[in-house]
Amino acid sequence: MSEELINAIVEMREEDALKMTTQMLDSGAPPLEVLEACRKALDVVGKRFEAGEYFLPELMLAGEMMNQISAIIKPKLAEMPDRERHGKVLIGTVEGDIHDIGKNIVSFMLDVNGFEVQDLGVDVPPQKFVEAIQDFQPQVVALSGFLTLSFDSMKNTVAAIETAGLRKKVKIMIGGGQINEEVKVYADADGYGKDAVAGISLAKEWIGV
Ligand code: B12
Repeated sequence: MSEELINAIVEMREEDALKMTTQMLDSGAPPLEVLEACRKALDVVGKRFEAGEYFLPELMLAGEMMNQISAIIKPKLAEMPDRERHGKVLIGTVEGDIHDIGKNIVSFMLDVNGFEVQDLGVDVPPQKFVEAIQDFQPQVVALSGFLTLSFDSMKNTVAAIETAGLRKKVKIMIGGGQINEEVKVYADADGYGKDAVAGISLAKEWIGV
């Protein structure tokens, strides 16, 4: 079934993809397994885009399908236990980047795992993160980005937090498509998470849950 879902997304068969998602969940497939199938499909779409086989409309349709699939999966994820509030996490997609599907999953998963989350949205300038830290007083800041351009935005955001004298008050994690451990070092962040589950582990570890 996972393979069929992957093919439906890659082949832009929107209706089939939504139907298969519901069928998989109804027959007891773990929500995270369905998300993993979507991630694989979007990887293929991304590669085809890179190779010049797909264009912006396909990229947009894939994003749109993923948003609809997320909406179907979210209620299932919310059934997961652990609703007690552990601490605060501020999250946003960094300046210049409007990818938000991955961020929204991380944000939602943090919420259902017991964190109070403030989501600043996409294309967030460093200063907006600084102001939100002063206001919301989170223990953890989560920066999302899917473009190589975002490496610099992440670095600038961490630097702005440092300049504002807030660096020691927060732990900063980064994640998203092109992000890896090297970017963590480059941006001077405290942690990198390859997916939402890794992000939650970091937040739990840092807050001491
Ligand atoms: C869908 C998509 C779009 C959609 C986005 C819709 C939306 N609302 O987000 C649209 C069409 C808008 C788009 C636009 C563009 N895109 Co685009 N897009 C993609 C695509 C296919 C999927 C991304 C995605 O959402 N994946 C789904 C999520 C769920 O995947 P995931 O990575 O597994 O998510 C997990 C982790 O990332 C992690 N995570 C995410 N954030 C965080 C944060 C923290 C703190 C932690 C711990 C973890 C974490 O947790 C998530 C959940 O488990 C990727 C290809 C790819 N495979 O990445 C290209 C891709 C990212 N896009 C790309 C490009 C080039 C663009 C454009 C520049 C195209 C253009 N010419 O205009 C624009 C950029 C616009 C901008 N300024 O941002 C390139 C980037 C290349 C690069 N090296 O920079 C990619 C890689 C495609 C490619 N192979 O060429 N795109």
